[in-house]
Amino acid sequence: MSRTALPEFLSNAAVPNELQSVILGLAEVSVTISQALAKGALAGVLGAAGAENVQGEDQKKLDVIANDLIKEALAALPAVRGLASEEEPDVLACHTDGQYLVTFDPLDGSSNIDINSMVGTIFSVLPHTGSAAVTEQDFLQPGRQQAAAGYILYGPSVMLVLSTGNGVAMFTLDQDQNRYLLTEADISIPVEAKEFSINMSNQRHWVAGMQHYISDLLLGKEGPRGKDFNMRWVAAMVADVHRILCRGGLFTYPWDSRKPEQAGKLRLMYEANPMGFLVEQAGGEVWTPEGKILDIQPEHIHQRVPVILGAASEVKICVDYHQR
Ligand code: AFP
Repeated sequence: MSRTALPEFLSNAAVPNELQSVILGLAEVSVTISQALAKGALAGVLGAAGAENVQGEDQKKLDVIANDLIKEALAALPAVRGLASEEEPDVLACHTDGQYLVTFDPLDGSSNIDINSMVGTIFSVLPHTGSAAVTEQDFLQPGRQQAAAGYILYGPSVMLVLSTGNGVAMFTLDQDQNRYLLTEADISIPVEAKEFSINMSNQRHWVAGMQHYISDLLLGKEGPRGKDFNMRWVAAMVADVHRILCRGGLFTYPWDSRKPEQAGKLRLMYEANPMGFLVEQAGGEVWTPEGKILDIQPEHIHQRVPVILGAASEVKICVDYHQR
């Protein structure tokens, strides 16, 4: 069976050439990252890097390797005006006539690296609309302005999942030829959910609305929801959202009282906005308890946000529990 390769898909979809170059640059560097992940302990790349990132989290060696590889690859592309990485304190200015700003989480779910479980690279591409010299201010655009967003999931197979604002497509890496081939087009998330995804160990720290919502899900058929729900938690947003794009459900990482000064654990510009763009493009909903995530005006690049996303009807029910 002949399958459409990523470059051909982008041309057929009339994606502007400069945007194509950014997406193809990310696709290419992801192959190198996937090879480092596959070698694992044999290449000496597992374990801690011995440093903390700007988020105050311990970095893994592969966080640093993936960050450096992506930075180098993107900074070489004339279309890239500037970069912001979850692992770096400041934005990086690139080409003065580049049209796009790229934000990325080089290796989401990095606590999974040392247990040989799924991780991924998440990216968001924004148009550059600001001043000649790139500043953090230029990146502070609501997620709805994204020109493209996606992720590369390093799992049993390596997959690139992408939206340029015209639906969601999934590509699988052909490891013999190092090229991504289209394997699913027009992804659609079922409106109703049968599965939810949350780190239950934090239950006692959630707000009352989330406590009540999850308690009712756990009551199953015998409770007010009148049906049983299954639960899954991979501890890598990229893998949990991939499951939702593949077979539906609800994912949430709520605000909790352990760090009341932080709005949530997940980062707006590196995780919530790009994943939110994909989920909305697949017909799902993406909210905080107060409103739609893609409408949030960011205040700084490392901002955090509570996230409720997935099946449209279930997300609305969850938000409703918070607003009662
Ligand atoms: P990293 O970006 O530090 O790898 O964190 C991953 C993550 O932000 C997100 O991908 C997961 O959903 C979440 O953390 C898992 O958090 P818990 O360890 O609290 O379950």
